[in-house]
Amino acid sequence: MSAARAITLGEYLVENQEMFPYAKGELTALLSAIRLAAKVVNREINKAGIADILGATDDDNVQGERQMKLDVYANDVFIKALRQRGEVAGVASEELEDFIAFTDPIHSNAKYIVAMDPLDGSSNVDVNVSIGTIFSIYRRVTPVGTPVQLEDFLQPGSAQVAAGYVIYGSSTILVYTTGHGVHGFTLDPSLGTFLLSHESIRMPERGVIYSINEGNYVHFPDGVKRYIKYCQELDPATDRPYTSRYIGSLVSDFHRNMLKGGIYIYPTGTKSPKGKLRLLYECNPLAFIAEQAGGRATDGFQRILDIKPEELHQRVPYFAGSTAMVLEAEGFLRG
Ligand code: P6P
Repeated sequence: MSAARAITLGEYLVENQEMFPYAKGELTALLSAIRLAAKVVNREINKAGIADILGATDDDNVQGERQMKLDVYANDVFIKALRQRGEVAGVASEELEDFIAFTDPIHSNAKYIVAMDPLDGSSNVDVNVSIGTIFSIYRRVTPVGTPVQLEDFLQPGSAQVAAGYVIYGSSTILVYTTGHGVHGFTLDPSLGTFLLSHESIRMPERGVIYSINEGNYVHFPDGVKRYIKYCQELDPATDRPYTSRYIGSLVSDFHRNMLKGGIYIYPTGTKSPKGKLRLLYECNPLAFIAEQAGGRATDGFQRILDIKPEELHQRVPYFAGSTAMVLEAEGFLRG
């Protein structure tokens, strides 16, 4: 990772715009909308401890989870920011059962769609644990100028043109890739500007951190149980026992492991027969980033980015992080 330069996210996007596959400034404008929404959400999250925005709403989202008011707020902010840009033809969100088609006149030439988890880990918000936004960007596959269809959203992750996340934590950082490396920008709250802080992030080939909710151990497949025991065995030659680190906020666990090396696992289990994490707006964007940083992301058997989605809120088992560790875990799954 080279030393950071004093350059804003906006300047960096324009500076590297010619590398985007369809460099007409549209993707730059789209990422700028996400940047704006992230600043607005960040402001509310920082106030959440005092403003009366905490506490659950009466509605349940499609996941059957109690929606935190911030979830609803973040969803509205990102959708409004994306709708205001002519580049976006539609959005799918964890908070919405179905996708939204943008059909105002300004969207008549919109070429992109966005899949997002506007506020992942929101159950952590009222205990002041960091939470995040995750987004994934595709070019639409149905004719420009017509309302987007479900097939625009059910593309394999390998078709993503950009992906990223925002962590609202001790500092607020926006990390993205457009297929040319992974770059991180930290918000300077006094300026309200994201400044380049992590250029060309590379994930260590191997690490000593494993992240999994061991409370679900009894529900895990045998291979995962064996891998966990392997992580805990004493073997100084392979730096074991590894360290267990699990925040329960995907973006935070993923980000730490990307910087330090490690593996994040959310496997199948009787409580989550297909795993808990959603393919479209959690696993795919983070898999794109993991691979762009030199890491690996699979469902234990196949590359996440090769999976053809069948439905918007599809769940998949998730093994992501340092390549050597993900391969190690896959070996235990194959017995
Ligand atoms: P569990 C948060 O709800 C989330 O989607 C991820 O952010 C997090 O990693 C995971 O679920 C935690 O799930 O079952 O371990 O509490």
